[in-house]
Parts: sequence; C-alpha cells; structure tokens
Amino acid sequence: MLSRREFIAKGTGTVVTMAAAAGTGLLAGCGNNIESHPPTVNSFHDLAGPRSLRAHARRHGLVYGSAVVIPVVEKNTDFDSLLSEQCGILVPSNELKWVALRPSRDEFNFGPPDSLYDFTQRNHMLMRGHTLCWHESVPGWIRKIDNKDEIKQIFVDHITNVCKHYAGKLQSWDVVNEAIDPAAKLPGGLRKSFWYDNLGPDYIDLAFHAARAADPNVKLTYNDYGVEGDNDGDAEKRRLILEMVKGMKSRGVPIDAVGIQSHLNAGQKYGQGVADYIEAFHQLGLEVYLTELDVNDDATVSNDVAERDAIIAKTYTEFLGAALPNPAVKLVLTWDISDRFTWLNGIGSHRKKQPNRSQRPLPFDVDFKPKDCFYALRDSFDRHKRA
Ligand code: 9MR
Repeated sequence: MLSRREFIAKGTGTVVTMAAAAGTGLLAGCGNNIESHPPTVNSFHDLAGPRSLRAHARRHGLVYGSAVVIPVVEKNTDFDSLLSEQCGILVPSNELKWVALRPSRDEFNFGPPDSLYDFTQRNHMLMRGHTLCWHESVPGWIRKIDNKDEIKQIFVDHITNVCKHYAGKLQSWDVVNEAIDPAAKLPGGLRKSFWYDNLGPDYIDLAFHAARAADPNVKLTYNDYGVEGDNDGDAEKRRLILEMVKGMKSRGVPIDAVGIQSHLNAGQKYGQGVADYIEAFHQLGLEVYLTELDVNDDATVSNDVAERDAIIAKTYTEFLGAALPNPAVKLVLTWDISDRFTWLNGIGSHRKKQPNRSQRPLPFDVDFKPKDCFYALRDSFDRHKRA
C-alpha cells in the first residue's frame, strides 16, 4: 500500500524517493496536510523498513529510538516488532538507575538491562545507558550511611563497575542526570540532592572521570530537562547548564554530549532558545541528543482526539524545526514509543489537570497505530538534513 505521501509523489508522473521529494520542494505546501491527515495503515508493519522512523532518521544522518520498560518488551512480542522496526537505539527507562540496579550494597541486578542489550544486538540497534547519577534514584541502604568518604567510595565504585560491565557496548551514558535546579539557590545553580550533600559540588566531575576511566569510548552525556522553551525559566536553566559544561570543559572533564530531555508541552513556544543552546554546545565541540521526547497536552482544552493529535504533532514539528538543523544533534529518542506505556499516564499522573483523559504524547497510540506526531517526526527528519 502506498502512503499518502508516496501516492502524491507518484501522482506527478515521476517516481521520487521521499527524501528527494522533500529536498526538491515537490511537496511544499502539502506538509501540514500530510502531518494532520496520515494515510490509513492496516497495521504498524506497513510502516516498517524504508517507511520507518529508523530509516528516515538514518537517511538524514540521525539515529531515532525509544526508551523502554524492560518487562514490557519481554512480555509483548508485538511490541518487540514495533521497536525493532522503528528504532535504531533503545534506552532502558528505569533498569539502569541505582534503585533498580542496586537493591542492596552487594547486588548488581544486571539481568534485565543485559537482556535488553541482547535484544538490541539481535536487531542491529544501539543502546544507551540511563543513568549513573540521579537525585531521584538513591537506594534506601546508601542513605543510611553517615560516612561521607564511604559514600564517595561507593559512588565511584558503582560507576566504575557499571561502566566496566558495559564497556565497549553502549553508544552513550547519561552520566549525570538533572543536576541543575535554580530554585535551590546553590552556587552554580546546582540541585540540592543526596549526592550534592554528601560529595559536594565536585560529584559531577568525579562521575565523569570515573565513567571515562572505565569505558574509554562511550559518549559521556550530561542530561537535563526544562531547557527547551522560549521562556525566562528555561532560558535561566540553559544559561546555568552551559556555564557548568564550559567549566567542565575548561577543567578537562571528559564530557562528549549534552542531553536535552525534550518533555514538551503542547501549545508552548519552542524555537530560538533551544536552537541557540544547541549551537553553543556545537561550538564547544559537543554532540547533542534529544533524549526523552514526548508532548504533554494535559492543558489542551479540547477533548477532540483529532484536534489534540494535530496540536501535539505541531509541537513536535516546531521543536524539531528548531533543533534538527544543527548538525550537533545526533540522536532523537522518544520516552517510549506507544501511548500504551507512557509515564504521563502512569504513576505521577495525579498531577493531571484532566484526570479522566489519557495522554497521547507518542508516535503510536495504545493499539500501536501511527498518529499525527509519527508523521510529524518522520517529516522533520526528512526536512532537516545533517551535515
Ligand atoms: O519514565 C520513568 C518512570 O517509569 C519512572 O517511574 C520514573 C522514576 O524512576 O522515571 C521516569 O523517567 C524519568 C527519567 O528517568 C528522567 N527524566 C524524566 C523521566 C520521566 O519522569
């Protein structure tokens, strides 16, 4: 079956590839229609191979992928196919965090993430690691230790052991996640956390040095949220992170990439702020990864699914239109790929303004049918060719 876009291209009498069509402007003016009125597909398998997000991203010098909750992958063979058809990279949502990986001081629960790694290898995908240090994932047993030197030793040993376990296997590691919180009013905008309180501000450098010593080639990433929008709060966080990263570079800390989580909100403005932020890292010689892309439309008033999906897709298009032109951007990962598994409908959704309405933040709906934002993503990959 032809997609609407392929059908339009054929209708001109010339068979053109989608990439070529985007490049020649043959489809100019159709873009919005295509995104908001996607072709009917009988099953997600119709979007495999050259029609996949994976293939469109690769054709334009990008890698597309998704976060996954590992038990879900293990139980659902249909979902395995969706992932392997659409994704060039996977990241476990939770299973490499301290709380999951370190049930006790003596245990490393590598089973689940290792099984995901095997899945990526069978399907010729990359895998990234998330995360070696995060204020939200601190096991109870380590909180009970009141000797700072001992905590420091456990911290370094953890990073060393985990990075050595995966040495040479992962594309990148989120070494430190979400270390900046302007509201804490600490020097450098650092977040008040268990790690900050016990190890002091140097814990960030320490983490990157330990990771590099254990795995010389994996891309070491600093990952954070709240930096995407054209508003004062996000601008201030961008400024603080950029200052921190410049400081790290000047001290010779081995950082290779910056992650922009990209948890977006429908209707918010995205543009110059994130474009300038990415360019600043490009100038520093760093790569940039969009690590956790999704669109929260809880504030959208309309309950009409088609209207909501169109607004969500527009948010994807606007944000990616600002981010993707920069060749520093190498990875785009959505935080899950199907609305069936999104964190926005899970625990924590008590914060929802619309408690009786499910969120629709991701490229595939709960039945694994492609949505407007699937096409918005694919078209964005086509539009913004990497250098
Ligand atoms: O999606 C993750 C959810 O399943 C977990 O319960 C939660 C706590 O571990 O973390 C969620 O993932 C977060 C990620 O690790 C960091 N950025 C924000 C993500 C969404 O909350």
